[in-house]
Amino acid sequence: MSKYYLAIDIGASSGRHMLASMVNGKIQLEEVYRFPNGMDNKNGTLCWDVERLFTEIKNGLKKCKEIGKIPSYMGIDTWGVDYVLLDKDDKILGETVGYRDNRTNGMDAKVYETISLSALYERTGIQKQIFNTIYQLMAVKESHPEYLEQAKSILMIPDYFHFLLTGEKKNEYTNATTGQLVNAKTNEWDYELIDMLGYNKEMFQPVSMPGTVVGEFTKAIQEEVGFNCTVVLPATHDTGSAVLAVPTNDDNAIYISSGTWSLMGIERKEADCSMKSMQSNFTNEGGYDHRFRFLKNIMGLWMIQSVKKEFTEDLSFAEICERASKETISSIVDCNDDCFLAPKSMIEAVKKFCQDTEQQIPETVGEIAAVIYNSLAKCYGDTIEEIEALTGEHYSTIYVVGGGANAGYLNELTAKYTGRRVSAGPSEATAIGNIIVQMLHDKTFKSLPEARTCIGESFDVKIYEN
Ligand code: ADP
Ligand code: LRH
Repeated sequence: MSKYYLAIDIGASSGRHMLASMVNGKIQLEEVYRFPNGMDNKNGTLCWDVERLFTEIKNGLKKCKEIGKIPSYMGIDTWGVDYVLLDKDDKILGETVGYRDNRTNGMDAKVYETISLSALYERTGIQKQIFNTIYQLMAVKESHPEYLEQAKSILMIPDYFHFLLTGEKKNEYTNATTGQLVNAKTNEWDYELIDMLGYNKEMFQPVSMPGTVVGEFTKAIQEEVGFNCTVVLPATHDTGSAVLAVPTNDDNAIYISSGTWSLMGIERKEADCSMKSMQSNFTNEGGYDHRFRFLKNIMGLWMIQSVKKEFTEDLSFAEICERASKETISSIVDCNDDCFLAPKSMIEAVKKFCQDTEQQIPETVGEIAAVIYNSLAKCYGDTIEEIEALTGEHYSTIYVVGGGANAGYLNELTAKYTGRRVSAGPSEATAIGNIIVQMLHDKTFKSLPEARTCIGESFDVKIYEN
């Protein structure tokens, strides 16, 4: 009988339950459940509906039971930086505010009253993003100091779901690092920094590495979903899981984890907390086995997701790609401009950028999408040059993984703007990376290189020559 491993991968745009098993030496992956995700505007604040997400998590578990494929192990990964604060009764304090909410405006200055940006980078290696947990907690300290006083635990979103399933609280390492509060040398919460900022130290628990067992389902969950399962920590930061599934063992590989965000970079054994890296806006996110992801956050397909919602025609992503590929418009926007983070209208934001920079203003669906795809690819081209300048290496192939690997037109543009070969796939890399850690825990693989070789043999990739 097959042994099943379940990854619940919740991205900012959708969540899915992916079941995996080994068949003839290859990983076989099956999607059993999918549900939409996104931030809701709750009286002017952008929030995650964690209650609904947890119901969806349980719905997908029930689906596994229904189809008779009970996982032995499971783990959850989500986007980074967001968290809940729990009181003494384990109830969430306040709303679960999402990272695109503007409550962090001005919170960087507040943090820098205590510690400079460069000192922060030296300690954490994490790129400044106004939405990092460090700035979000400052917003709480400013507007609801009582929440910080009452909080008994801080759990990142996947940690919270693991807690609801098992009753066990763990602070998983990879997601913790995204918040800019973990020390890049000790790989532990930077308690000195936390203290300096006046955040309640008691709510943080020692970080746990991917591969750690969280626990078994509580009795109540077992009764509700109809089975028991061992929860193992994957790299709970989705990007951490996605990069584990880059299908190569070449140490000189450059990847783009392409989804709501495009995360472009390389894997390294040590964090580079130099001022040069800071000035180029590169981050060092913690990974499995303390492999660091030296990468840049690029606004990514969020821009396409947003315009898709505004188009009057109901088009699929494939159709939008197709329309864009027929256009010749050459306008380019700076994808990393803050104006694209959470605009009221993405279409208007793109048009305004083109107008302000005296370029052709896109009007049709195809033109708007073409400007976005071309701008992303141009940004990938600039980023690869920056990485090469910083590392002195040359990278010949770009490995695109994640949902964006399905965007053929964008892959063609990436090859064109970077002048490199593009390998696209697997598109479910995040779920695969999540599962790989469960399988490593279960000794299905002896090492990550062995697992990556198996990923390469199990999933198709498409090659785009420049
Ligand atoms: P996240 O995990 O951040 O929610 P995904 O990795 O699921 O994101 O990627 C979703 C994105 O992938 C979509 O926003 C879309 O732009 C792109 N995408 C998925 N399928 C296709 C397709 N067939 N053609 C073009 N783009 C696609
Ligand atoms: C991608 C991602 C990214 C973070 C952002 C908040 O889903 O996790 O790595 O920077 O969301």
